[in-house]
Amino acid sequence: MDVLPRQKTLFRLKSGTISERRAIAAHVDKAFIVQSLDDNFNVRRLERFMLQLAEEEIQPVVVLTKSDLEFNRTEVETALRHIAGKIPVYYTSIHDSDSIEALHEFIQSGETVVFTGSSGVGKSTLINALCGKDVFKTANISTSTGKGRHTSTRRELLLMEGGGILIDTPGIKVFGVTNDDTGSLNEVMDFSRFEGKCRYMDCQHIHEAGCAVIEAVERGEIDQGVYENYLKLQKEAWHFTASVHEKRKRGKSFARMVKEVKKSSSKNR
Ligand SMILES: Nc1nc2c(ncn2[C@@H]2O[C@H](COP(=O)(O)OP(=O)(O)OP(=O)(O)O)[C@@H](O)[C@H]2O)c(=O)[nH]1
Ligand SMILES: [Mg+2]
Ligand SMILES: [Zn+2]
Repeated sequence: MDVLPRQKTLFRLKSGTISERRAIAAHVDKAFIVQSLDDNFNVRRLERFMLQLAEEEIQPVVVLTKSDLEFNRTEVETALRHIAGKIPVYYTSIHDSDSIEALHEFIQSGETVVFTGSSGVGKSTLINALCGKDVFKTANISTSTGKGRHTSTRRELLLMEGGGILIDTPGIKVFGVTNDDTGSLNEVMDFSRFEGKCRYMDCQHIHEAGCAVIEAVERGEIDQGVYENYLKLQKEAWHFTASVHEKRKRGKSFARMVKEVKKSSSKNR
């Protein structure tokens, strides 16, 4: 029987492994990468999430929560320079209904949206607000019941009035890299604008002579932090692919061994 390939699936690396991945949700149209503006905002983590979504053709959306709290807007905007032009960025606060309304309007009828991000950034709270009711327990509720923090422990699916399907996920600590599509990585880092400008066609922008990306880093046109994360994610992607190949090879030779043992044992009978 043929199994249809999984589409638009959000994966994460299975914890404790470097080559096994787990599906978080399938048939996802948009992924809200949720970070809170108090202390969770981290553009390197954002790039990591974006890379994970790119290969599956899931539209990434940056949602920055808790905008009612103090934060340095200029710093945030500067860090998002290479991202903001390409993907939507929303600032939200549960104390500002207009900010919730804007996000509500962005979710089309019949669309599936997955909410991802660290624990405590306000994913469940946001989903509550979008649905206009208290559907999920959030950290706040627990203080009144005295039962400790109400962090989400499993995925939950909810229909939003107006048609969207919202998927709440528990905070993910380690996301990992589970693809090796260097095209996607170049896209995420906004290096694709240098395509065809390096001396070598297959330039990986690591230490090649005549590399347009490295030259741009030296000129200060590409942020050093962006470039360093590019190298880091690229390395992780290679590790993932190499270990998947290695495992497949091992799997094959094991199958061959089983076959040979069977053959020889039938001969000996
Ligand atoms: N000031 C402020 N606090 C918020 C906002 N959104 C959420 N919070 C608070 O942040 C805390 C965590 O919110 P949750 O919605 O439980 O966070 P979560 O992302 O679902 O966390 P996990 O389920 O653990 O992954 C709660 O105390 C919320 O009240 C906001 O816009 N502004
Ligand atoms: Mg939650
Ligand atoms: Zn290059």
